[in-house]
Amino acid sequence: MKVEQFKIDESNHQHKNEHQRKFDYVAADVANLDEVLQKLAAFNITIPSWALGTGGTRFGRFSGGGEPRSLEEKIEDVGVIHALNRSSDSVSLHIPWDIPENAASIKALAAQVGLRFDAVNSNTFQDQKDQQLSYKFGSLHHVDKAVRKQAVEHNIQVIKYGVELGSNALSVWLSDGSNFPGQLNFRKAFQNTLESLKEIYEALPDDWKVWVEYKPYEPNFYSTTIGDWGQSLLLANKLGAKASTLVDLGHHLPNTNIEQIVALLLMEGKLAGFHFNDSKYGDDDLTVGSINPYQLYLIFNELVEGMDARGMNHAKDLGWMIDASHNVKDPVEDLLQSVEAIKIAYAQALIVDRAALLEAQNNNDVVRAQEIIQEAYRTDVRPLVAEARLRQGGALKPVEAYRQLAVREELIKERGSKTVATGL
Ligand code: RM4
Ligand code: MN
Ligand code: MN
Repeated sequence: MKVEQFKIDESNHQHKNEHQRKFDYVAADVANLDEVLQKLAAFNITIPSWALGTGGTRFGRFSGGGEPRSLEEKIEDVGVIHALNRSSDSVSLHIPWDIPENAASIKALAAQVGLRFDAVNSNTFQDQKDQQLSYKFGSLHHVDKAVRKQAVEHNIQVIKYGVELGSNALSVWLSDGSNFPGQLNFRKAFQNTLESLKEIYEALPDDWKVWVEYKPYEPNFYSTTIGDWGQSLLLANKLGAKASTLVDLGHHLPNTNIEQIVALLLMEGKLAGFHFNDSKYGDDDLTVGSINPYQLYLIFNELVEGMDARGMNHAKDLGWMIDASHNVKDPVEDLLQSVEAIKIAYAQALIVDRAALLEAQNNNDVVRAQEIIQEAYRTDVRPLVAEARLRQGGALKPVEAYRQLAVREELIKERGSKTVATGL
């Protein structure tokens, strides 16, 4: 299913006057308006191939109908998202959930709807049907060299798929860890992981990167071998310039100051990018911005400041990806909401009065600093985000347009109501 431009234009027509009024109101106070709009237009967020179906928990899975049955159909769905929001121009594949059997034709299909391929993700947290050795007790950290070798080879295979697709980063998340005290020798587990990652690193093409993700617990509940940003950074530093740390917003213990982590990783040139989602308790994989939009904004505030300090290109120099799971929502609607939340936080960060903030910080003027930070956060920047989208041919109100155009109903007609997508 393809969303046609004239239908988006029709939908925009209904909201035109209301949008103009709101846009003019906020735009009047934005000093660097053109720059903000340009940056917003250039800013895209990658859609994960594993989040286009209804996710489940270990207690059950409730399919919403019309789920993509193949990689081709997943690309079609991302095409719909991108047509509506003009901000999701790439897909991240999880292998072997999504194996590009014929890379050339998958690439061509993606290009038809304006998409390219971002980082590829390996999976050594599950056993596959025809797999020789089990990952029950870990993969890259395993006590048995043969298991480590199998996991290394899988990662190298994933790089090969990525090369065919034009991707240039491998994202590694390990569930390796232990469930009980005494189960694992922490030092050896870390060293095994490092040794395995080195072998993967050696297989990276010149222009490739490896992104090392961390997570404090789950599925292991006592220890995770790459459990926090310190452990990931240690590995990334030992590996070399092509390795850096990936921050998944759901992979922190409650109340962690993620924005501070981000600021320091960025300072070290070791921030790979993000897996965006939101979380109340743990790795909840909820819609971005649904629980704690203020934290998201504070993260973007550090990102904009830190990227500008290093002269980085906001849109291109870090990996911006969603990693979410939708148990009760239509995945496409959830992803549209997530991208919107990210762009709102980014827009807010773009309008922070940086010079005034610096001055307040240098004068230890705590009250003024807070005023400046919250001034931007409390500005309704949604019309700026919508205007940037409109100029790119997107919908003023993507979720509303998606519903008006009855996309899901159409997908259910095409695919049936009992389809199950691969993924979480
Ligand atoms: C993990 C982690 C990984 C993701 C898997 C599905 O918790 O976030 O990035 O690939 O889930
Ligand atoms: Mn993740
Ligand atoms: Mn996760």
